[in-house]
Amino acid sequence: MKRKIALITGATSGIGRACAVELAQAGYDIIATGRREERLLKLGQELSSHAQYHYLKFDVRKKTEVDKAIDALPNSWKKIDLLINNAGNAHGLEPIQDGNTEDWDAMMDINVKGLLYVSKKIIPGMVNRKSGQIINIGSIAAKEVYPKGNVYCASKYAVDAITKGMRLDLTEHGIKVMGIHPGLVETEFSIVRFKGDQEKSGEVYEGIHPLKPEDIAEIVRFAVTRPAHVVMADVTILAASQSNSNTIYRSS
Ligand code: NDP
Ligand code: 8X3
Repeated sequence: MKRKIALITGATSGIGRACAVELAQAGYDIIATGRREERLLKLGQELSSHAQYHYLKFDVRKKTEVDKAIDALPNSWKKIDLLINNAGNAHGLEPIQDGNTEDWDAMMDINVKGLLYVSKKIIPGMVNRKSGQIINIGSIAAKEVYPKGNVYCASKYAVDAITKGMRLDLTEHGIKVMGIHPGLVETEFSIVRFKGDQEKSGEVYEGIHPLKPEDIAEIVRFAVTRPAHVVMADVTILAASQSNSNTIYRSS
C-alpha cells in the first residue's frame, strides 16, 4: 500500500493535535508542526506505535523559518499527500475602537499569512504530482461576524476566501481543497484569546456542551477518506447548543 504523509500545522494542541492522533490511526505518517518543541516530542512518543513521525518547529509568522524547516525535510518526507492548515488563534475580544494593534497583527500574520507561507511551500509538489488534499481550518467566524470578533472574523473570512481561491486554481491539478469550519471547540483557544485568564476562558464554555477537538478530527478523517471522485468542499460543525456564533443556549 502506498505510504501517505500528512503535514498538520498547530499540532501541539487542540484540533491539530487531535487530527494528528486520528490520522495516524487512519494510516497516515505524520509531520507535526508548532513552536512548542517539548509537545512535538511528546506527540511523537504517543504516535510511535501507529505511524512514522517527523516534526518541524517553526513560527508560521516567520517566512524564512517556514521555508527553512520545510526545505530541510528528509527526501523520504517530502511528498506530502495531505496538508492541514490549522495553526491559528484569536488574540483578544474587544470592540474595534479598543482593539490592540499587536493582537490584530498576530491574527492576520498567523491565521492568514502563516497559512499562505506554509501552503506556498507544499502546493508546488502537489501540482507536480497531480494529487493532494488540503484542508483549511476556518471557523463559524469565517461565515458570520460576531460582536467584538471583528479582526479574528476578518482573518477567518480570509481563510474562507483563500480556500475557495485555492479550489478554483487547484482542481484542474487533481488537488482537493476543503474548508472545515468549527463552532465552539474546547481547546487552548480561549486561554490564548484571553491571554491566560482562566476565569474568562472558562466562561466561554459555561453551561454548554462544547465540541471536543476529537469531534473535528473525526470529520477531518471522514473528509480525507472519501473516494477519489468526492470532495467535501465546505463543512460547518457547531456545538448542538449553538445556532450560530451569536446564539448560544446555556443551562444555568
Ligand atoms: P489551540 O490554541 O489549542 O491550538 C492552536 C495551535 O496553533 C497550537 O498548536 C499552536 O502551536 C499553533 N500556533 C499558534 N500560533 C502559532 C504560530 N505563530 N506559529 C506556529 N504555530 C502556531 O487552538 P485550537 O485547536 O482551537 O485552534 C486550531 C485552529 O482551529 C485555529 O485556526 C482556530 O482559529 C480554529 N478554530 C478553533 C475553534 C475553537 O472554538 N477552538 C473554532 C473554530 C476554529 P504552538 O503554540 O506550539 O506554536
Ligand atoms: C472559534 C470559534 O465562535 O469563538 O473560531 O469564533 S468562535
